[in-house]
Amino acid sequence: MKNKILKILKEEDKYISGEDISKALNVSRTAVWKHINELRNDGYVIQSSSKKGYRFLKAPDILDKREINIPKGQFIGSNIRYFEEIDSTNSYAKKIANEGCAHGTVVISEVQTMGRGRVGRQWQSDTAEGIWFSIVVRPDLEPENIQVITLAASVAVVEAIKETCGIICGIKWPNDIILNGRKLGGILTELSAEPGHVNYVVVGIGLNANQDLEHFDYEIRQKAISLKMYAGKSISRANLLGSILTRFEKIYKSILLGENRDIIDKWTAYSVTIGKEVKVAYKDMEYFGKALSVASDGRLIVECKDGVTREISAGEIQVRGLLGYI
Ligand code: BT5
Repeated sequence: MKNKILKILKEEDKYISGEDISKALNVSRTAVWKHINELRNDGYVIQSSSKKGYRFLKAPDILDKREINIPKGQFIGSNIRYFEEIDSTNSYAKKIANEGCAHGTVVISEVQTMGRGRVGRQWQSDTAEGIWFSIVVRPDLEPENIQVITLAASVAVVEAIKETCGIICGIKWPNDIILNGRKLGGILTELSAEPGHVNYVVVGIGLNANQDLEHFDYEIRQKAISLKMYAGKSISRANLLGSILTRFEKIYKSILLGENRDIIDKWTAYSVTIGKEVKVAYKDMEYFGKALSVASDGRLIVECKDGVTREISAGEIQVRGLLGYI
């Protein structure tokens, strides 16, 4: 009921009387008043006037599903699991994926106590100022072709940031979102597969939104950035998340249709890697060379100094001159 009242208030966008709400929902005016107070306790700002009724003013800065707008019929985000705190949205997403959760389920947490990066690295996400979430998909693809999903997610993120915040970011292969030469976000894609068959893919996305520099641990202060630090003002996390989910669904559908080239072209347009001198650390080897392009399966093609052109699908890549890596 509370959420139905919220929906009416938001749609009305001007004063609506308690009586009109009670008629529309077939409940007493006292019940309306009680639910409005509950919404206020949730952080919603709702004006009231004895003559005119109630008016919605402002939503709290939470990533609750009531605040995340996605088009009707969209499967990514149609099922949202929301937490105020969790160890890692990726770990939880894997657990519920193993238990058979719906394709397109999204796990969101305001805070993570054990956010993970790749290869056992930590992801700092101990404040509700960022956007930490994981998407479960069950693509009908060969396991070796899922790398393009990470590229697709980074394109969705960069385009959503452009749309909702007017800020242009870059992508460092394969999973870093870069702003002003610093790391704004990262993507951790985890896969459960058997030969020839993908059970599920969890795409975990972490984005620094409204943190100030002091929020970051000392060790990453030199290389991390948030959208607020760049823009000088807070951004709406819920708007940005809604836009990412909406864009990701579109791009994901095009992957299933085999339209990888389009995604790779978009990815290349945002890339800070292509054309740069790179250092590729792979297993115990290090190669220096120039990043030429990305193949349609998402592998990075590097022309190495030893004259061999290699396709890189795993490992660590460092871009010369960026983030003080070299
Ligand atoms: C990543 O790993 O960039 C992937 C991060 C994915 C995080 C999301 S949040 C939701 C979901 N649930 C999870 O548990 N994880 C995913 P990697 O490329 O390995 O980068 C990790 C490195 O980035 C660390 O070693 C730090 O140097 C740096 N780092 C850690 N936290 C950061 C932050 N908040 N902002 C910028 N850099 C950070």
